Amino acid sequence: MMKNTIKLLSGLLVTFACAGSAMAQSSVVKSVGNVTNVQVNGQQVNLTTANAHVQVTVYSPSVIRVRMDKQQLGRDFSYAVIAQPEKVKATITQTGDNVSIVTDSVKLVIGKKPFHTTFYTLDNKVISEDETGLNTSWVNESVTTYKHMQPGEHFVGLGEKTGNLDRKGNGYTNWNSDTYGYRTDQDPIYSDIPFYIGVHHDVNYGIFMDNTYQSDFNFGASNNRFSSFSARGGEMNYYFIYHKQLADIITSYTALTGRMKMPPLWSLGYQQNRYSYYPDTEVMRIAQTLREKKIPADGITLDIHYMDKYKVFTWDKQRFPDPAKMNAKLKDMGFKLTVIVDPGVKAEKGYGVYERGLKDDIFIKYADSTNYTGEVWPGWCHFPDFTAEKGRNWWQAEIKKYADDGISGIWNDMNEISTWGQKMPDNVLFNYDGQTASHLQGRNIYGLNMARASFEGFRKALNKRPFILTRSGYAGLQRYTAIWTGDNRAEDDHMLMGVRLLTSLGMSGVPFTGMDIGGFTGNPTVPLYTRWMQIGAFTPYFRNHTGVNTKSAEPWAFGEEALEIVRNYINLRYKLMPFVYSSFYEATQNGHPVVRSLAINYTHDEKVYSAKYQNQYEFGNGFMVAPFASTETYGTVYFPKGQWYNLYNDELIAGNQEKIMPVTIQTLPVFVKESSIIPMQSLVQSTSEKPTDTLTVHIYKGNLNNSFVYYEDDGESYNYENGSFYKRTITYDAARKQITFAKAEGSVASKFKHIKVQFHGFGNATVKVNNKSVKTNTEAMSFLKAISSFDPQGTVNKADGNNTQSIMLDSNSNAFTISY
Ligand code: MIG
Repeated sequence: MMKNTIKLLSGLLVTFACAGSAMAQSSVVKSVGNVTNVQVNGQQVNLTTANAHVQVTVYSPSVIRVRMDKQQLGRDFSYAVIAQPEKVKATITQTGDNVSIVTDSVKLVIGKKPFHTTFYTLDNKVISEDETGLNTSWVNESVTTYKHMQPGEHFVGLGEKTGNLDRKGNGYTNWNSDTYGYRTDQDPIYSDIPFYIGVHHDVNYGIFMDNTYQSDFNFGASNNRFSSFSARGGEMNYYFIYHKQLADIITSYTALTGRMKMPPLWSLGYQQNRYSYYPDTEVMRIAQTLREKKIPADGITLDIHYMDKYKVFTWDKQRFPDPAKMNAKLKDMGFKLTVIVDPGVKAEKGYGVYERGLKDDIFIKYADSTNYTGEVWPGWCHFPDFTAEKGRNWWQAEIKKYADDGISGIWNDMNEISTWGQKMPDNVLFNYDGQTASHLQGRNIYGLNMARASFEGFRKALNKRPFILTRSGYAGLQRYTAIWTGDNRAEDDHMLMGVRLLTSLGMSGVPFTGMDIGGFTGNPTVPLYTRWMQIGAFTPYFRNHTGVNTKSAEPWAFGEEALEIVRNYINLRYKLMPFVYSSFYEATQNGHPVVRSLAINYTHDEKVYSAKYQNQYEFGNGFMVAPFASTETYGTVYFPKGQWYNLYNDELIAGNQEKIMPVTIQTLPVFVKESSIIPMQSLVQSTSEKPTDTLTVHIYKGNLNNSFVYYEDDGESYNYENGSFYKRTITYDAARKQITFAKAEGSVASKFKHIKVQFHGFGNATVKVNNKSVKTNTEAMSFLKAISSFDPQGTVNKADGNNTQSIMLDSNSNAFTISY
């Protein structure tokens, strides 16, 4: 009896609870609903639905934008997107059930009952589709679009996010945060780029949600049904990008959000830093030691201790009595100086920077118009509103004085915004260029706008290319700045994760990236330091940095053998400068990154996404790097399809195989892709030193067609925008067995008089130039110097000294063709 009553009661309770949740469904989760009205306007479709307003715009044949809001769509404004829709051919038709949009590349079908999108290839394969039943909906002010999880789908990108290359099974939050010593799975960290690429069934697509509120991405985390993206306020606003090749998705994404300009050449050289070098005599000691020990280097960076009590735009007069004089000396020695700046301006009467900020009224505020005050290095501070033009202008005026001091680079730190306590209040207001935004919407683009103000201001002040570095950013940051991945740890896992952070940033439109080489917190072991520096030579921004309480981390601080090895790789980096610089040129043209996840060129090869091989990457168009933990003595390298050469001994390795090989700390496993074209120069101690007059172009025999644009300019001005460059397209035609150097373009002569073409893998093939036989020279060549006394087995010696054939040509000649 008792039992039965309980049963009955609990049955009732269950029924009650169900009814309650069913009722709640419609009011708590507000779905976009059925389409009630459709208006076609050229390339744009405006739809009204039961609960929302939707606008679908064809941006280009491959890019379609979808905007939705519960209310009428608001101001169309973006800090990320700089492109306008192209005029394109789009066929828009309607039936009672749906609207269809067809371009030359993609088809979008919008179901009307309810609003539901499906993107197809032109031969009707589904690329991406809303999850039926969920589509797009709101929970309070938070909006989410749900996409059906395709079987076997992989997800890559999303900018600076920790974790695996393949983001499947994980969720991420975009909320720029200062995360000292972060874990290898910590999220969020410093910067956010709400753009990812999905891969499945031989198709790939990109989705960029341009909304700067705190946002969430879910790639099947805690659910087996969908991938989704949401923002805690504002519109749903996303760009769908489809191309057959993943690399073209990056090109279209960077057509939307912009590309980097040519960086100053010196910024691609080796950079030495620590927190902090002071006083000036210590800076000079570092510079002199680099030169004495013949460690090529271009940059030294000053961290916060150069300032007077951490006050931005000041110098500590005791430590740096005459910065201009110090910089003049450094310049004579071939060094450029970068200084750190923080956004926090100390609220202190009599401090000119603060007084001018008050006068110009440029600080972020509470709703009652009082300036927001937060505590950071200098004490209680106000923070410039970089989302207001007057805030950016004020910063630009202040930053000028660094140009007078002879500074060449600006390092933007703490711009998440970081404040002690790490809980900036939600009710702090940002101008957001004319439409006041709360902290919830303003935070994620603060760093981007600080970097923008630094770039624009310092560029004007220097009247040449500045080097700008930032910690925080948002989509489009590549237009203004390089980025580094903040306070990592001196651990193997961090080195490898750092590689993935850079490859992920690369797929998210950012080519100029770096990490603290050697680790910021803690002290690396000798092998870890050595391996990290080797990898660093194959990253875009090559800077050694370490925290305030750590041991010295200059290349000479780890003993003689480490020094020799590290020097070898820094030397190699400098010899590769023509290749590296040309790779950056490519980034300026089509947005392709310099460090490339294998997912870019081997997208549909499942192995690429495995945890085992996810750290392998291509460096420019030519190299594949296999980074292993410094503790490994054996490693398995995955060679994707094609053929590969061991960089150090020209051994030919067939692709499509996993190969176990011994790894030693003397050499980083680096391979050259078949048909590669790799221009190099003689060793220099900095980019301000002239190499010899011969450019050596290494050609690796192969069955692939390839083309490489060799590019040069003055390395410091913007004259290249008006044609002052030298560039030459070099093409490898495998079927014809020909390598063609096209006619040089641009208005300046090459800095090299001769081109030496060095052949790898061609054996003793007879080589002809423009159909005439030429004599080749045989010589032993090596990419690394033998390590003198530390290589008893002679592994490095043996690896060196392979014979290659070469020919000499004139760099100012017209087009020529080499056949074999
Ligand atoms: O609160 O300027 O990520 O690279 O050395 C720490 C001192 C502030 C954090 C940066 C780090 C830099 C450090 N900064």
